[in-house]
This record gives sequence, C-alpha cells and structure tokens, in this order.
Amino acid sequence: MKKILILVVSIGLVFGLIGVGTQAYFSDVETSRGNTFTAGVWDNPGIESDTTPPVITLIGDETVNLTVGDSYKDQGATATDDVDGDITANIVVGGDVVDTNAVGTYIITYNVSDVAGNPATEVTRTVIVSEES
Ligand SMILES: [Ca+2]
Repeated sequence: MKKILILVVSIGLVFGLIGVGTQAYFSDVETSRGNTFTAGVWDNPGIESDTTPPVITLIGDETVNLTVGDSYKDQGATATDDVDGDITANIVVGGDVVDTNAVGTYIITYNVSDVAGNPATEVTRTVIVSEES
C-alpha cells in the first residue's frame, strides 16, 4: 500500500514538472489560432529567462607586487554561470599589458557574458612593478 502511494506521488510529481515545462507551449497553441505564430518567441525559453549574470573569480591575489626584472605570468580567472555552467574559456582579458621592465601600476581586467548576454561584474587585478629596493 505504501509503495502504491509513493508511485502515485512520483507520477504526480513527474506530470507536474512536465506541465510546468510545457505550459508556455500549450498556451501558445491556443493563442496562435488566427494569429501568426512567432517561432522566435518560444525558442529556448530557458535561455530567454536567464537574467542572472555570470560570476568571475580571480585566481591568485588581487594585487601582485613585483620588482623590475621579475617575470610575470597571469594566473587568470574562472567564470561560472547559473545556466551556462563553466564559461571560463569565454573570459576576455583586457586592460594593461604588464611590462615587468618598466616601473608602474598595471590593471588587468576580466570580463565575460553568458549566452543570454548578461555581463558579469568586471574583475580586475592590480600588478605593481617597483624599483629594486
Ligand atoms: Ca546566467
């Protein structure tokens, strides 16, 4: 008896989920009677509803202190999105190009957008190249 109850609840749950997922489709079929069906509107409704921007996480320190002549290799950053998952490969690194032979403060920028076009908050790294003390 307990098993049957679990089965019924499970089936109900599955149909409930299917119902939520296809609601848009069915309502569209109804409203499209006599109307022009616009395919684009229903293309990937999941992506269209993605309004959460991805998050960039810096690898290593936000500020790097170097001495003139040091070598520098940027450790980069990672990016994840609620819908697209790991989008680290899409990160665009910009800003200053670090010249370790020249004293100065260099700011490296990291930007990325998800498939839906939501831009992440820009993340920066400051690299300070100082004279040998
Ligand atoms: Ca997103």
